[in-house]
Amino acid sequence: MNKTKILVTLSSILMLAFLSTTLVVAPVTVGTLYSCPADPIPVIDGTLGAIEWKEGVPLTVKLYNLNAQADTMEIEIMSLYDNDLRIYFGITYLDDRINPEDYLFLIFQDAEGTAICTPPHNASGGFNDNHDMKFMWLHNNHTVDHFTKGPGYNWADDVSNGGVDNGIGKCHENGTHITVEMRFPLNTGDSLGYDINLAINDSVNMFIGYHDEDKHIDWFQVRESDNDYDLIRLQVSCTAASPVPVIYILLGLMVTSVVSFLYKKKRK
Ligand SMILES: [Ca+2]
Ligand SMILES: [Ca+2]
Ligand SMILES: [Ca+2]
Ligand SMILES: [Ca+2]
Repeated sequence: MNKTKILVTLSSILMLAFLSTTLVVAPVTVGTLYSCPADPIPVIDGTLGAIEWKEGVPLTVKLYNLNAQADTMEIEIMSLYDNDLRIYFGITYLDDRINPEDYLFLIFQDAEGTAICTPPHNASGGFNDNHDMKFMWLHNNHTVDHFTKGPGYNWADDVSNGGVDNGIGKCHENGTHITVEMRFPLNTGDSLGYDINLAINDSVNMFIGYHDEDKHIDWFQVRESDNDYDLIRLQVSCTAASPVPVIYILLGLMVTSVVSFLYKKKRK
């Protein structure tokens, strides 16, 4: 076997090993939500104004019916932060009616990195305890600062557990879709409420859920038939601050070396 064949074979083997590793890793991060500096600062009234949200970078996130994975819906989420170190979320999704029992929530993974969801990843599963949960009741424009607490897909509110309700949120419904606007401090120091503790350039895993009482559906990032769940990564900066993962550098170098080897060979 000549050098070219050896190099190409080695690259293929490493690539296959890399792909098989990524396929079995759970949960799956399906996108990065970049939070950019707000200019101007959004007014929390439930409507996502074109000027106040012009710095937002929309991320489309797929949610799955907790009882039937083939049934999906998409939401669009944006984030901003301001000089007072408060973070904003702007969310849009299709729903023609706000039922008094409709609710939406964002969960942020705790610092220890415990998995957000426990198997089985379906309606019989649940959340692990003590992940910060920012919860929005849609019918009365009211956010409640929570944290996850079992059993099942359950939660407890910060205030009843010695913590502080640290956020505000409003929503707006126009007959076809709903928009939600929420704001929270990046770091409240509220350890009893298990609040996020973030600074600029930090990142944290997020999980999104929406309950539509009109259709009796829980739209979560749980993928029932895959027995897995999705996450998104919140990055508190406009671009990725983390270095390129080593595996990509290695693969990039290998591709470069094969190409240059072949190029040199051809020139001989
Ligand atoms: Ca607004
Ligand atoms: Ca609804
Ligand atoms: Ca709190
Ligand atoms: Ca909390």
